[in-house]
Amino acid sequence: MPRHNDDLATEAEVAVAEDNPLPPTAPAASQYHTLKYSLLGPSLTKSGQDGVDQKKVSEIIYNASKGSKYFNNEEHKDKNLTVKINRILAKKRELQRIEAQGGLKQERKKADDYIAELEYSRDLSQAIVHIDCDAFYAAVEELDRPELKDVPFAVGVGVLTTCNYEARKFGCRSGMAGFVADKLCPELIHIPLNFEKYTAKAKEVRAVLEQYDPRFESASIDEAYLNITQYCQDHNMEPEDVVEQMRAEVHLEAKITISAGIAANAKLAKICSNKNKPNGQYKLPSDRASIIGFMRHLPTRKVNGIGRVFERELDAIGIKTCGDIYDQRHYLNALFGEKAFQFLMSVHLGLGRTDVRPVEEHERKSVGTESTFHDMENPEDLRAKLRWTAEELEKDMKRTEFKGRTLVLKIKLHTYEVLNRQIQPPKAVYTADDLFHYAWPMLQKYIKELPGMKLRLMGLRCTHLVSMKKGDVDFFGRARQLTSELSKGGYPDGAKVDVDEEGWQKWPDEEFEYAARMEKEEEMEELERLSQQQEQQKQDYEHGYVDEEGDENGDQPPPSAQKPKYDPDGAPSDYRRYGNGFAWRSILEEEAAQAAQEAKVLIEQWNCPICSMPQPAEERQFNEHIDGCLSRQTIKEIVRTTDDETAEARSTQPANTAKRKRGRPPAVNTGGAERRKKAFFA
Ligand code: TTP
Ligand code: MG
Repeated sequence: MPRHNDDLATEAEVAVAEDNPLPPTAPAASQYHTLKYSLLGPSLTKSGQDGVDQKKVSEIIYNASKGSKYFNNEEHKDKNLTVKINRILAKKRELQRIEAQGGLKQERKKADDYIAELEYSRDLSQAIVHIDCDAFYAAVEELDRPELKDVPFAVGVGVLTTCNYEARKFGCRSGMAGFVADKLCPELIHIPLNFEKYTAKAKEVRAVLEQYDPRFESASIDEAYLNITQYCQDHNMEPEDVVEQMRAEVHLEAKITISAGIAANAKLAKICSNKNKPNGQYKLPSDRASIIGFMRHLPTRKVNGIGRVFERELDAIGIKTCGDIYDQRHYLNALFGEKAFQFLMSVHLGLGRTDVRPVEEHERKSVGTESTFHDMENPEDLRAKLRWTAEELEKDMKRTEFKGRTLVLKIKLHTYEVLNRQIQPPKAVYTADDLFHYAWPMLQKYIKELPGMKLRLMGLRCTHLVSMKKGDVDFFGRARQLTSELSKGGYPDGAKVDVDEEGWQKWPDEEFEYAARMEKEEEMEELERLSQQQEQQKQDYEHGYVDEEGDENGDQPPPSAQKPKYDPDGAPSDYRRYGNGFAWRSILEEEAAQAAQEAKVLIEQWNCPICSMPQPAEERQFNEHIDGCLSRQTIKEIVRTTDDETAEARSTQPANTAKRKRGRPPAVNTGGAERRKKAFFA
């Protein structure tokens, strides 16, 4: 039976620990141990690394990067995290002391009640599928260059975005610096990125998925969730057979392979799609015992939403697998907060959302933008950076048509400490002027409190969103606030879990998945920037501009200093722009808006209530036409005929096909009809 990547993380950790030349109890030793583990990178658990000696990989990474800025950064981050973990451990010891004296009974009861509540809502009726393309960018490149099929190659030059399964045999993987990957596999070929090609291929895959669930959810450029319950019923087929057929069809149409997981909810399906990668599928039976059994031995890192930092924190308190969560349930709230407690309990029980719907329809909780840059200290530069960030955010707010009631400023210091500060402006904000106006005092406060602070990241985010879409106004013409802030409903069967406006149970997962994604993205960006700096430094050294330490030799600054290859003004990295789910959603939204516009131009026509002739669906033109019609009839005639004919005209308007294709409920699109009515009677 082939061994998949299930326990790679644990194996690697053990291997690194075994290799540790220092006594295991010494603090320096554990630091060495954790640093080596963290140097293994964000994609340690990527599939296709069966048989890879992670101990050797760790050694090579350690030696290849030692002394580099990347290494120093990792060391710094690792030390900070160790300090944080020591605080958590101290807190846990305190909790254990309280418990030994008969305390914490209330916490234990609260946790048990919550588990009972969650169990009450367990839904095993749906067949949810998660699909993920295999070595996606690499697979697309192979189609153009079949000669690459049997040789190890990677996509991305400074940092690997991915590599084919040949390269993975050497331990190469996403999120690894190119120079490190070259040490692992000297014959590794590097291919530059070509995002248009990947986006086009993703569309081909989506065209197939749509046949199985018209309301499928694109989670990133190469992955999606589907609910195939209806399809199975309609075709009298088993979920496994449906997925087998769908994968074959993708292969036929798009010429690439995908892997899939089938389970009772989205969280489990995602874990399962990685089980038999590449070109495989795995179904987890939809019964409670199988699910609990499956989670019991699952390493925490396998769960979407548990990133590297959270994994280490959990590990420190003795939680290595999702089964380990249960014994610590009464500590979790105090150690990590209420949300994390709820999230971890749902992970332990293998519960998750079953509502799969187009990502564009997911309720937005916030709109934000952030960028990383070289250390920035000068207050004037910081002010200018904030202004630029506000302008970037204004673009996003306009595109998504939201205003924010709360504005959050995020900064990351050169020590990697992340700080947040927020404000509730007197009115909901979205313009760059307002965003800057309210954010600047928050930044000034930091500048005062932390003299000489150096920033390497700045971000602005609006939360508590208010829609600016024309249809989203209430009876009094006020913009409607998003429901997540307001709705706290009862679950139909009486349990107290939160549900959203449409009656779907709300899960804390999204927040954790977002945080884990951001952690990974930041790591990728940092790595990208550092590997480019390293490359420049190497070139400058070869040309004699700098000495071995990177210090300048003469009066003339090196070309890299004059014209940096990486834009320090923080243009987001390509992965952030194209690869991840968050950005992917924006691409899909733009695509949907464009399709809707085209469909409107091509198809939509409004019937004139006076002459009954179809007219272009454009308000101004329509009104002009009606004015013309009116001038040819008497007022009396109009009053008599308007009501009936207007109603009839509305009922005969053709539906917007782009929206119908994505299976949206027709009620979503009624705003236009109302507005048309107003335009006529105004
Ligand atoms: P993944 O699905 O994570 O990776 P993959 O498809 O290459 O390999 P697997 O078979 O394990 O699924 O990501 C999809 C694409 O997104 C990937 O081909 C390249 C890009 N990507 C990045 O740009 N940076 C990253 O850190 C990761 C993980 C992926
Ligand atoms: Mg993939």
